[in-house]
Amino acid sequence: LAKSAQALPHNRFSGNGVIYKAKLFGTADVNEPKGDAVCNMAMGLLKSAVKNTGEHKQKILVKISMSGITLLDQVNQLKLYDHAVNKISYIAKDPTDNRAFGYIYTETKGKHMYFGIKTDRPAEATILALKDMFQTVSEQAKSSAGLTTL
Ligand code: I3P
Repeated sequence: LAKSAQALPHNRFSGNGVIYKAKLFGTADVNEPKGDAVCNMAMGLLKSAVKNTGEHKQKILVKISMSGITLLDQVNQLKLYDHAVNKISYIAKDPTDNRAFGYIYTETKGKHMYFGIKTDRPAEATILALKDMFQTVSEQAKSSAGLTTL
């Protein structure tokens, strides 16, 4: 088979993917690429910073697609961040808040940034979609690696 004939199967993360309404607590530099403790600590800091300033959190859209996570401004739809799947090093639910979760983006070795997010609905739905997307990406990578050896 010619490579061009190996169309990848369509799934819910193809193209625009799935989109969740949310708000951004903020971002924080962290020292580790992984771990619940580091995420919980960063989330706590972001939440108190939001509380202290008293400002509204930015309303965003969390777009989950085969290329990763894209955060957009909800009002003007402008892209704020584009995070490739292979650079998202950890995802953690906020154990103290049903509607909050965060993830760590590892840009290069040693540079890690935490993104704290408050979802419109229970965060579980967004977290499950992320896990599903990671699994789909990994399965497609495996199956195309298999095809190239044919
Ligand atoms: C919250 C308050 C916050 C708002 C938050 C509300 O209500 O209106 O200002 O966050 O939205 O829950 P309450 O005062 O009754 O606790 P933003 O200003 O950042 O939008 P949220 O639940 O989406 O965080």
